[in-house]
Amino acid sequence: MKLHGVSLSPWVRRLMVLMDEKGIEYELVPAVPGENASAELRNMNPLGRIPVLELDDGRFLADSLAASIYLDSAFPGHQFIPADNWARSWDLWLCEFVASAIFSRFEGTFFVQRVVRPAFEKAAPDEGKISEVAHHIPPAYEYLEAHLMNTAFLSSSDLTLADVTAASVLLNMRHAGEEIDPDRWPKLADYLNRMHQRPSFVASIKKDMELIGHVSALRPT
Ligand SMILES: N[C@@H](CCC(=O)N[C@@H](CS)C(=O)NCC(=O)O)C(=O)O
Repeated sequence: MKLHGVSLSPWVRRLMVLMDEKGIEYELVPAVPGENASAELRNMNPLGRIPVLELDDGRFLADSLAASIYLDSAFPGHQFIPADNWARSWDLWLCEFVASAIFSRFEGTFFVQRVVRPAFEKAAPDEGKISEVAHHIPPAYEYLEAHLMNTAFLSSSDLTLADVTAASVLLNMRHAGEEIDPDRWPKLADYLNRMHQRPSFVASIKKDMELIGHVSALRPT
């Protein structure tokens, strides 16, 4: 299988980590999304977004949630999407929460300003744009903190797709120099450290460092 995209995208990383955790072999094929998307990427995904998962038989899945659902049921190993009806639905809600309340509301801005601009555009971050979105952080982190009060993972005592998703998106906040404040959100800070120390995340962080090591606030331990 081929995974089109770059590890810095939290949605590409979600699939990299999932495949690593399940022991699925794949080839990462670099692809730039957005306005500069190639005709090849647009042929696979008319939205010009990454990731695109290309199956060995030539079919494409151009969305990380769709691809996660496919991979989880097509391959053996740990099941990331719970079989129980309520647990599965709740896990998908947490994934949606991370996408809407974190990725869309503030992570994208932090990452573009603090990482993409200095690393790839040789431009200084516009901290004004960061100030405009920073107020979205506390309610999002408080919601996740509340769900970690009695469990090791977000939606249950076991690792699920919601954990891979949250840790993928929040890794980009670390890359942007924003650590979770352990005095305000102790469970979330501890949880993220645990998630990012998993071999699957360590491998993904190593790839990120090859691209942005010179600007990132995170150094692999
Ligand atoms: N729902 C999609 C989101 C993918 C996404 O937004 N990818 C970003 C990179 S992190 C992208 O390609 N952005 C370019 C654009 O929207 O034009 C998924 O989960 O795969």
